[in-house]
Amino acid sequence: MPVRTLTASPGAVSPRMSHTVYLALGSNLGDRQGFLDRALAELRGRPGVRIVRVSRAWETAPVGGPPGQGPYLNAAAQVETDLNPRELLAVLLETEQRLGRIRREHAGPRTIDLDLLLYEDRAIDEPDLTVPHPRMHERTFVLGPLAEIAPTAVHPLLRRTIVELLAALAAPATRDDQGKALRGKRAVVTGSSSGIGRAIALALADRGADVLIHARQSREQAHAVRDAARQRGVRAEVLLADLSDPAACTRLVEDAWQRGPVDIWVNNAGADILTGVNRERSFDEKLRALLAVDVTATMLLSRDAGRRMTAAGGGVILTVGWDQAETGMEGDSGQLFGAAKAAVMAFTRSLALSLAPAVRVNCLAPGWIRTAWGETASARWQERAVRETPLGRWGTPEDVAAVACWLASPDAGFITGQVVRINGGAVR
Ligand code: PH2
Ligand code: MG
Ligand code: MG
Repeated sequence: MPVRTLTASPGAVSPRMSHTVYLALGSNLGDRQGFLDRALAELRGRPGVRIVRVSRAWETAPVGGPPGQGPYLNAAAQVETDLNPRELLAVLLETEQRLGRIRREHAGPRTIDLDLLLYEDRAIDEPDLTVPHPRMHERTFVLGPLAEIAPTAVHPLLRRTIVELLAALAAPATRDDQGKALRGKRAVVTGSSSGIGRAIALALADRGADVLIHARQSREQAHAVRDAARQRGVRAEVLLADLSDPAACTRLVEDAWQRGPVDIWVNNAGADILTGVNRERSFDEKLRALLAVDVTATMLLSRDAGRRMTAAGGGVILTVGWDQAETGMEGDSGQLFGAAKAAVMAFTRSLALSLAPAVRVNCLAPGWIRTAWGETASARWQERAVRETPLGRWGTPEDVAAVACWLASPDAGFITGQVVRINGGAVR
């Protein structure tokens, strides 16, 4: 197998080597996917150009340029070529022209944009050709797709890998002028009409996030949480869905995204097996309810949300486990919650691996938290909760919510796949 091709060039016959090059592709006019496909087909047809890998197409919001532009589809491609940078640039410009690119205004909408990002580890700075691309390290729409196909490629001037540059872009926790770290983010919290979910939704709103309040059927309570969120100056809406029904899970994600892209998805909803009539149900009924809502719905919702977040370039997913799933607790509730929540905790770790690096996935594992059940539990339980908690008190829904907000924020930008115990120090 020849690794070099001999090509005639004026005056001499010089061996031409294959060079590794990365390109960015973008389109925000007409049949965007069609233009990306056609550009790649054109390049494949060029002698001396071999396309080795192509990222998925990312839908991205336009950065800069005139107002009113539609979203882009962006992709990155690895090319092996024996063309020199200038020859390759000429091929890119010609391909843009063939695909009907008209240059009217700077950063205006275009059928196709083909940019040379990296050419081996060369640094070129000429009036019409700058390599590496001078703005690539500032752009998620370039680094996101590129990180899929070349995570460990090194930017020759910045001496950072593509994944490192992408992580640096995921903004250190900047706060707006009122100290709100989640301003402009959109969050969904399942099961947020009461308890821990309510506290999480309101804490996210306190930090500036718009919130979608989900409940199964408690419309009035959900509206009260929505109104409390709105009083914090954010947008808030209510969505009702019975998450024991997989079709309703699908609809909930669809309904949430219909209103705009979601940045933070909190799977807080769980079947109630402890209070009211639910307490009297059989072990078998309780088990089915927990598996349907705590386990299956968490998995279906997270996978669907994770796919959409990945396509949009990032996001955060949280699940809710239980600290005693790891140590065990006697009785029916210990067996039931232990099995269901251990499943959620295990799922969280695997989903985090599946969705890295775009989406972070972590699990909140509460210990003794005083929610509806804790409020009315017998003196024996009150005494036990405090005795088993080294910090000497029940945890509150707000204790859990504060950790949820931290995990959702860029302050936790290097945290994924973790189960965070919020249990006042209980080790048992
Ligand atoms: N290209 C630009 C300007 N803005 N925004 C997105 N999302 N994607 C692009 O490819 C893009 C842009 C100039 O080349
Ligand atoms: Mg460009
Ligand atoms: Mg360009």
